Amino acid sequence: MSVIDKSEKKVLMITGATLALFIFSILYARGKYNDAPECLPFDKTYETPKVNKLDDKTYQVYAVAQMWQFQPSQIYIPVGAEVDFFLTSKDVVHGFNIAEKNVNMMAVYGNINKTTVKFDKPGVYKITCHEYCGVGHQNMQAEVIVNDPAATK
Ligand SMILES: [Cu+2]
Repeated sequence: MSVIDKSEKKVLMITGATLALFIFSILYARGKYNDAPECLPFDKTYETPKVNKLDDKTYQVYAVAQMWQFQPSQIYIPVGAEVDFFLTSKDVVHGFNIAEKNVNMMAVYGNINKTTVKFDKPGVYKITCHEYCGVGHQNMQAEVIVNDPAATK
């Protein structure tokens, strides 16, 4: 005869199954999304906003957040381009979210955060600040404009 009641056994089974599901989910996500942003040593050159074209499919963007705008505010790239974003802030902490892309970074004064994004589909990808940074926060936006050069010929 068991010392554990039948209903307690059921609760333990459900708890164990839920825990196993959580652990599986964490391990699965860790294997699938390994493109976490990296933090680089600070360098003043990243405080000057610009778009560098390394070749037809590779770009670098030095993105600078400042109350209450992102610079550059419009980034034009061709479809299929891979873009390295180097992000910093000139004042307070700002957020940096690119719609439809798995990008969620913080722009912090004196820090450079980097991530790489590939734009496979043409369109306009909105960049928004998702960290409250003052009265103009809701207007803090930029966009990545991805066009298909073949479609304009
Ligand atoms: Cu903001």
